[in-house]
Amino acid sequence: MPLITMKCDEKIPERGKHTYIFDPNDPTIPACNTNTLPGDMTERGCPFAGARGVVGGPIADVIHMVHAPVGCAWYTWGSRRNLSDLYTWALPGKLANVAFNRRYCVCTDMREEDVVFGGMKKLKQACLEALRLFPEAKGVYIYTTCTTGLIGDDIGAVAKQIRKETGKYVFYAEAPGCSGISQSKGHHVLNHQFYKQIRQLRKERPELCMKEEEKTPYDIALIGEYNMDWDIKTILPLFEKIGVRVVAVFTGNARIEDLIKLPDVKLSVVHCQRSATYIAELIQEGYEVPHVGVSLFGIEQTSKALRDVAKFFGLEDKAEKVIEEETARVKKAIEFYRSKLEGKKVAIYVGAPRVWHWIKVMRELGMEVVACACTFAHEDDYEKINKNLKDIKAEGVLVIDNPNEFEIEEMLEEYKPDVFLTGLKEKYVARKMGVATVNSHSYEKGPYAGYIGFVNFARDIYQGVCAPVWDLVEF
Ligand code: CFM
Repeated sequence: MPLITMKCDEKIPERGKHTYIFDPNDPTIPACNTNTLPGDMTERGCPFAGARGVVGGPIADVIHMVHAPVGCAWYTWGSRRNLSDLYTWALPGKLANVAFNRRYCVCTDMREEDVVFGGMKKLKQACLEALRLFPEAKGVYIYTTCTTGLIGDDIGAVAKQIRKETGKYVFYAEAPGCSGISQSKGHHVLNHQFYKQIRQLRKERPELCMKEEEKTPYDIALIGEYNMDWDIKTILPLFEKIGVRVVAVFTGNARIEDLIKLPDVKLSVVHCQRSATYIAELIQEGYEVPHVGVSLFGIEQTSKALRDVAKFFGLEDKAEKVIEEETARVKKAIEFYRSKLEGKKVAIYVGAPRVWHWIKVMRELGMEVVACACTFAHEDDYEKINKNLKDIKAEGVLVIDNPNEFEIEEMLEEYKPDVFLTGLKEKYVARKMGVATVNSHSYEKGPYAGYIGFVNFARDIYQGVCAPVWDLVEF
């Protein structure tokens, strides 16, 4: 039976349903996407974090208004490196090359009396004030939180008023922290509400849709790509080189008016298939735009992504040429890192998709995957993890759903990885135990996507694993 209970979980045996040893002949799907048990110190975020921090936050030219007590807003500030610039819309000489959406943290600062008497007036006032202070912003994106969700402020009504008074775009996502079990719920809610809102907007103002003469037969949208540490700088040129045009990225370094055109493309290419397949599916249903899922990490997967997209458009020859050129460019560097990393053990802990995105990438570096963990994976993520582990002929890999710190510690002790691909919170536990870490969410020195990004990724893993410091310290 591949399900196991870790030693540290003796007192919470239910955790045994969330933990398994991968067996290619018995590919288990653990209990997942369920409530965290009371007493289990989860590392999960909340739906608000999923909506504001992950999917909405990267949109560069709107003010992200957090309708909440100030603490909820503070924790959205600069924590995720979804980079952006302003070159397309900055006022001359002002704010140029400033990541506006990351530089400012905007909040309604809800107080006790606002909770008692309602926060709608305050929200409206805050939005109008923010738009007055930043006239170059195209609009506001409002997010509710536990506090404002629970008191039942009618955000839609306020949005309508602001739209009417200012003529600016007003979007909103109602994903209060208490509305779901992890950030994954916030991804879902924002996708659905955003889709509904752009659909309405496109009906009311057809001039915002792409005009026929602006379209090309090779237009795509990149969905679920958030421009971590400038990933899009390595990705977009690849698509351009194979002859397709990326009209919009949902939502890395995005401009709101480009996102309104999402349904005008020929194909949606979905990178993060946890946080954004929802909108790709809605666009497919509503506008008959098909979608394809891709992985843009590592040579093999990036090449497959380019092949899949090229096939849709009949651009196979061009894609093969690009793949050949790009592979040749990075081959020497990857061979060097592979020679240093061959046989080293790696544990991967990220939200969900990157765990399965990276299993094959580690094999490309000759590394052995010994453990995987996901914060908020759903069943389909575990299906992909099992498939990829099977493809690389892995066995005996420990897989943990929604791990707590004790489980991570036990995993590090028992499985002894040489490097742990993990986030800011857990890196200290690992380093204290003498295990190198690489920031798997925001990267060390990215970008990590695409061919050139893979060289950076390999370099950072190499610099972690082979740092001379490990020889000097005794554990
Ligand atoms: Fe998608 Fe992401 Fe991820 Fe994610 Fe995230 Fe992220 Fe992630 Mo951190 S959108 S699900 S909620 S690929 S912030 S860029 S790295 S946990 S695996």
